[in-house]
Amino acid sequence: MQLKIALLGGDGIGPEVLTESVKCLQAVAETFDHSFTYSKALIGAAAMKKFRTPLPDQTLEIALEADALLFGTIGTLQYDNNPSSPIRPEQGLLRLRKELGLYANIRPVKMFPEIIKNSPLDRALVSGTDFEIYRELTGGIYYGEKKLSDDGTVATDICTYSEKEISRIAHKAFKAAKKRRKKLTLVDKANVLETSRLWRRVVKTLSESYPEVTLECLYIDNAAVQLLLNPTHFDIILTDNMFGDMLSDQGSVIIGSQGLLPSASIGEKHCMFEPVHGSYPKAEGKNKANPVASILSTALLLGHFGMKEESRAVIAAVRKSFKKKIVTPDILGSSKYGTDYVGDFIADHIND
Ligand code: GGG
Repeated sequence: MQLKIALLGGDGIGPEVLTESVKCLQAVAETFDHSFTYSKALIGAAAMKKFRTPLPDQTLEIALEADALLFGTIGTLQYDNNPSSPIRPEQGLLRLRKELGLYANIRPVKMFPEIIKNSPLDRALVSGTDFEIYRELTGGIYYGEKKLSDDGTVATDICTYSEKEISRIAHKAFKAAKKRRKKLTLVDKANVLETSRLWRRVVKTLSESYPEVTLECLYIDNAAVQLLLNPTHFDIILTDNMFGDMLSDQGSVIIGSQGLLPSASIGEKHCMFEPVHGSYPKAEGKNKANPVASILSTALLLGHFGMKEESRAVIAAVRKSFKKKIVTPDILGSSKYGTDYVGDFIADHIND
């Protein structure tokens, strides 16, 4: 197979972890006789430095022309320490998702038995954790009108959802549940929010077309608790943009590190793959960031294009690195292995 892949490393540790992903993709290309070509482009603070905008036109052009995008991370301390900056690196990522129509963000949360000790939760509780979060990605409060009163004392963020926005991701989530354990949990705040009440109505109506899938509805506060008390209860979680952002970070703690969770963002025409974690500015350039979330995102990319065996080979190589304890310090505090060493090890074991 031939694929044109756009590489948007972004800020912080993004470019470093992306380098390791490309090594793995190249190992896949050589082992399975594929041809992947790459185009790099700037986004986020890195783009602002050069072009004064977090999403330059040339980046968008490269993204639109690619078959798939690999994204790194976004955000820097400069902007985190100055939250009122009118232009922010994160706007680049949000606009990119909107321009590409990437409305479904799929975040698998799966416990790897080799590193179960890394979870801060009880082993008996987290063993077998295997759920997927379907996060709506191009609507809701992240995209609604934002206002600050002239005197700076009153702020507004509008949250809007349409039936269409809810039903297109709900269909994807129900179809995924059908292929898994046939359980879908809708997470919302329908006792307070009008948008959540619309989510419930639309999802309940749609569930009639998926009689084999059991639907349950949980409020976000309860879901956050249940996720910690009983993570194996969950199969597919369907939720909005903001709740999905938060719940997935909680998911990464359950399985032992923020450096482990991959994600796929899917639209009608485009697709992008990125680690769930952020830019970890303190680790930038120190060769200590965990590349696994980014590498597992390439496994999702391969699976998306039907390369199932290739995807499995990447996951198997990652698990081999866990077994051999070739991991970064977030997984094993005493580990001296760096980002590049772990990436090399995984890439070298893809053709085992
Ligand atoms: N790789 C994910 C990343 O860089 N996250 C930083 C961030 O601010 N993300 C906002 C979001 O996912 O909506």
